[in-house]
Amino acid sequence: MKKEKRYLVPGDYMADPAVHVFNGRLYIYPSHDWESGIGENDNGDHFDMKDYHVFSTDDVMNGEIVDHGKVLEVKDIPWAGRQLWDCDVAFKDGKYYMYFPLKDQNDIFRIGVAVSEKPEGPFIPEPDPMRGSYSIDPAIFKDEDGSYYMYFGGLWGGQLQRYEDNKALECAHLPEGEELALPSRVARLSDDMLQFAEEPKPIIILDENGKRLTAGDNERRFFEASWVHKYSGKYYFTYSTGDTHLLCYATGDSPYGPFTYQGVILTPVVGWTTHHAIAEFKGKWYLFHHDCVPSEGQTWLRSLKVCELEYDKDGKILTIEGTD
Ligand code: FUB
Repeated sequence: MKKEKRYLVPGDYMADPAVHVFNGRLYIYPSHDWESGIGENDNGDHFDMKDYHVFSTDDVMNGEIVDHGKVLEVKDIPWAGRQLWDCDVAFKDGKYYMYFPLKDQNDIFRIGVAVSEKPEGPFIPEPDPMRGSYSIDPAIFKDEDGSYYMYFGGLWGGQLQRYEDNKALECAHLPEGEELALPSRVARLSDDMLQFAEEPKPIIILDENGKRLTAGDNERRFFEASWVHKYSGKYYFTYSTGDTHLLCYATGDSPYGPFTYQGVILTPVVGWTTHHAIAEFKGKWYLFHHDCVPSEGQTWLRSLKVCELEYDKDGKILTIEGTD
């Protein structure tokens, strides 16, 4: 279905939104694209982001979008190598925790934490990455019992194929065809929000017959951009299929899954990557995502967009057109 869409930051290139409501205001935590001059490749080396900005608003479709400026920079992170990709933020006990993927000095993605007393930052990075962290795209979900979970992982440049059972493999293995698809991961966070409280577990996505999705099922299998929200008592695990450019969702009864594949949220947008967040604000649900329309034909730089998201009476998400 076609939806009215709004570009949120027309004056700059922002991607990979994470979105939360803090103190009655909506905060957006995107990655910050810029023209790095690095040639495009399948590892995403051209996504050489160096800082984050935070944005906020009290009216998603029509209100002012306030840019709170630079809140964290690669140069201030003690363990930094390169590439600040998709981040997320959670609030607990008076503090805001920003989780960010960044390559260390050995070019391995780890997940770092930076802390602030305000949702708009600035965020002060911890001296080391989270113990046992790997890959990209951390997304935090707070459950109604007060537990916080991190979902993470991404294929290809996101390095997930280099790990099995949370251990680095000697040789990366990207499954194919009838092999089981590589799963996103989930781990509950420690009470101090700075570490995993447990070994990350795989997120299993089942088809309509209860069978695990295979690697060759690339119109439905997970690739990157995990995001979880709860609607009508169900957990919605939402994600990008990467090389088939779809935003999809699967539902389940526990934050750990298993989740059953349900369908497409957003058809392909202009640009290779697609990445999103879903949030409820003032009684309406919204899909935040990015596309490359404003930079089409010149660069791969991505721009932030939003539109309303609707469910039918059975909790099915109504598919939105990516290119209208
Ligand atoms: O922005 C860099 C990467 O592109 C993100 O981590 C992925 O989800 C994709 O959007």
